[in-house]
Amino acid sequence: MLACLLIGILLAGCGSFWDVMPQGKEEDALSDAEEDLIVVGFSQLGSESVWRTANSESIQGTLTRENGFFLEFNNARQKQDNQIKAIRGFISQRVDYIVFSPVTEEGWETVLQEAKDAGIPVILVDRKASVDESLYTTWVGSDMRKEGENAGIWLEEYLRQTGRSDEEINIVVLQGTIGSSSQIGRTEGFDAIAGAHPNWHILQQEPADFTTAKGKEVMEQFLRKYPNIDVVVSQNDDMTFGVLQAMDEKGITTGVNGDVILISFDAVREALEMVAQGVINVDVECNPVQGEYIADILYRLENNEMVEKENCVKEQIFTPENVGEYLDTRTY
Ligand code: GZL
Repeated sequence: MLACLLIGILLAGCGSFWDVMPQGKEEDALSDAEEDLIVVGFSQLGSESVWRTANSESIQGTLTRENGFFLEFNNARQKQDNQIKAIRGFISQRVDYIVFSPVTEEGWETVLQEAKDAGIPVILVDRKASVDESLYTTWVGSDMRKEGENAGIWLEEYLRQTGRSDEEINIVVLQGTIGSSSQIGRTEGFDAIAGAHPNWHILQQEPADFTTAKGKEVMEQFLRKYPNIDVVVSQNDDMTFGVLQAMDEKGITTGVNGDVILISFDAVREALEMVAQGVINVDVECNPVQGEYIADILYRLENNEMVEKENCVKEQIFTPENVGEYLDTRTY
């Protein structure tokens, strides 16, 4: 059996262990010791950003054999179809739990009903799915609307401190993947604060998919279209890196002593160093280190303990005034 298994894996190229197992033989694949492992199918939405890499590393670094898990990890490369295929694969492999970060909120009812019918609990992580609560056990992630509000509240205070509360303020927004919880929440939160200021003018909100390349492209469009931008809101650091490339090419400065106020989200280390240099005015943290939260929930479910339907991770905002005391402790 070992020989046919090895041949199967070779023939399948880089397919995962489970892809090549003869149908119905999966249960023989784990050794006795492994029999006690909690088998988890994880569908990660992609690897589009530094944040996403840190999120994947946190999950893969926690759901280990040493910690009692057998992790089947799939990267969907930002495509919902790939996530649905992976989830169906987990169902056919009869994993103990399905964990996934939905690339966008819509379109999950059918596959999550299939998981429910198969008796496999589903845990959402990071982003949310717009489905009936009965189709998932719990969600772990960030309060994205609060993140957007925090950005708006910071801007209110910054404009007050710099004597610009009554000025006409022109704002452009680079949004993340349209329809993702992060884009929806951050947009709604910031809009809620901006709506209280008739002198704040959001000139345009444009999706840039959370990537540096698209962020640069969209910022170049904004610079061609709007000669008098006062504030750029960029819904993740990777897009912010693209914004800075576009600004630099035009000789426009940002930050504390710059021409344009720059607000970012995620707070990855590379961006926090720019906050410390005064290039980014504020970075709203979105904590990707969610592995331990997920492991804790899985242990509790294994012990038939209750878990909250929503579990928010701890976060804060970073400015040039406070970032120095945190930089050395950042793990991503
Ligand atoms: C936020 C997460 C977002 C990050 C981006 O919870 O969904 O996706 O802000 C990542 O960096 O691409």
